[in-house]
Amino acid sequence: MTSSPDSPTARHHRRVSIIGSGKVGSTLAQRIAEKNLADVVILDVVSGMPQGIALDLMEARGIEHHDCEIIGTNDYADTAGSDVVVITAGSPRKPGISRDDLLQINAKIVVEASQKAIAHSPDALLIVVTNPLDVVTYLAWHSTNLPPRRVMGMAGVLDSARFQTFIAMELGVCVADVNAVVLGGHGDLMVPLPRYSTVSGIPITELMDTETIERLVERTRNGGAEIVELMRTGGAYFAPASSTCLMVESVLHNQSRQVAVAAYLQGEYGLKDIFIGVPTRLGCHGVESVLELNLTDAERAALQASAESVRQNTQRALSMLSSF
Ligand code: TXD
Repeated sequence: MTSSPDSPTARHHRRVSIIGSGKVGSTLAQRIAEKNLADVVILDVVSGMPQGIALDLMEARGIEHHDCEIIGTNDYADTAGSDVVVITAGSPRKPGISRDDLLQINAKIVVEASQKAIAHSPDALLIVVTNPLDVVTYLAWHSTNLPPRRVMGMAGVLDSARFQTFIAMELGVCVADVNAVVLGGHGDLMVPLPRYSTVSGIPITELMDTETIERLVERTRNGGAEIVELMRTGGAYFAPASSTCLMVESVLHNQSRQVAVAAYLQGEYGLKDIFIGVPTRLGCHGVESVLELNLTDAERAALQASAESVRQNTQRALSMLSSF
């Protein structure tokens, strides 16, 4: 039986474009396709690379039993009509490159990528993955003029997943029973919240002593660095791709998953005009709402310190923008 594009049997696939087909981008493409969520366009500056990855993923379709199309390209025109655009393009930290240099390089890449992608998909939601996460998410929003709710950064899902993993490993419980909450910027000053982290509803503060919790909090804060130290050839990409895929799924299926993302704050937690990790509900319009948790003085001070660092780097990045 054949089906015309308008017939009831035709499947109208959603489209997700991933800018940057490196480790995170290509693994995310695989996850999205294998979950049958959407057709995927992967774009990179390196010619041939996204095309090769796309062909490789297409050749797995018959075995994995999904019918999503994966297209590799170096041309933004091929991303047109995307429902979601994910930015994973960037340069990793290399010896001899300072954090400032890296900020400048990735800021330029993310601004260009966001503007070009949104020019072809003006109705898309934009999910930023590139580091420094909170800062470049702000730049992506600032340079595209999208409504703030349609722009979000992926970090809180990953940081929470890491905390969740360490709690489950420490207690020897099923990881699915653990819920962890992490606020703040994606860096050394992130704010894991033990009081709100539970095993089947029981706060971990009832299940572990303070020293053990502090050890797990520190390990969470260093979660990215621990993996870089072990791998030596690059950073984490499996859990980052899974975390981004969860966000893509929540918006494509309008699931209203309650997860931490870098969202634009307009007074919540006493913070304004900043992208930083907070609990949100994610649906088809993007960030449906930001949840304001009651914080202790110490938790609030930790969030303020993290926000101050994000704000300073955002200001530095904005002043660099004028030189692009
Ligand atoms: O929690 C988080 N947000 C993160 C962030 C978790 C993991 C990784 N995190 C950051 O994502 C990481 O620090 C990097 O900034 C990005 C991508 O990480 P990945 O591990 O995928 O890096 P790769 O493998 O180096 O891939 C980057 C790709 C590579 O193929 C480049 O050729 C491409 O980006 N690139 C570009 N594509 C399109 N357009 C431009 N201008 C461009 N520049 C580089």
